[in-house]
Amino acid sequence: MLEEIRKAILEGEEELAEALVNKALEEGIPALEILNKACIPGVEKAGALFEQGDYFLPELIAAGQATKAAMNLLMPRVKGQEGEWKSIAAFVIGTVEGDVHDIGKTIVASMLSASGFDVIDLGIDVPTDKFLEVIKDRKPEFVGLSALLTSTMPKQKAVIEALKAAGLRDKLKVIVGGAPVTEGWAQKIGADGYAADAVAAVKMAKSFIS
Ligand code: B1M
Repeated sequence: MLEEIRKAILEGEEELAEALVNKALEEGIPALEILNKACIPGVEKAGALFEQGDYFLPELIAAGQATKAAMNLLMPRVKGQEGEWKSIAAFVIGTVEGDVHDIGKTIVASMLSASGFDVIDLGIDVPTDKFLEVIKDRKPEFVGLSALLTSTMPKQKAVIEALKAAGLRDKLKVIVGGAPVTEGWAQKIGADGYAADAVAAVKMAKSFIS
């Protein structure tokens, strides 16, 4: 079943992916398992084929849309698995300006929310000024900056520099993530941490609190 879902996502079969995910849920397969063992490997394989030149943009878009359709069914259940919601701290998150990738960022936001953080998800292609405006207004303990393109990684640095200029940098922790982002990059731009995935993001944020 998981292999069928992975294949449906890889082939951009949105309706089939939804039907199979519903079936898997009915059969009692945990939502998180479906996400980690079928959906993410499917969309990542699509990326690898795109990189090799075996997939073109429409196929990449279809795989992304099928993943999002599956996630719409899975994320509310992933949250449900984590128990009752209670706010630990406020966490602003978004994909930086120029970047429209939101699958990973949305997973991170959902896992944080499921783990008790009050998540303010600003979405995709978020201008630096928007991050600043919301941070000034909501005074969160954390900001998470997602970047999936090497060309948009510098926007993570731009947000940190803007926080410094506004005198806000010391008032919150900055965690960066996204496929091309590394620990070394996080250190170089002065972030407080780098999270490789959603579980690491939750773990890191909780460690800063304790
Ligand atoms: Co694009 N894309 N894409 N894409 N895309 C990549 C990123 C790419 C690596 C594909 C490739 O060539 N192999 C490549 C980037 C190359 C580079 O710069 N290094 C690429 C490219 C080139 C592009 C375009 C430029 C293509 C074009 O137009 N010619 C274009 C750019 C558009 C733009 O942003 N301006 C583009 C467009 C798209 C789609 C719209 C078609 C679609 C996005 C759909 C959507 O998001 N709604 C898409 C997709 C689907 C991908 C791949 C295949 C999959 C990304 C994904 O969702 N991964 C991707 C290849 C890949 O990464 N393997 C690719 C699954 C997701 C769960 O992982 O996002 O890494 P990820 O998130 C993880 C961690 O990184 C971490 O936790 C998440 C959960 O585990 N994390 C954080 C992420 N954000 C975090 C924030 C945190 C903490 C952790 O803060 C606390």
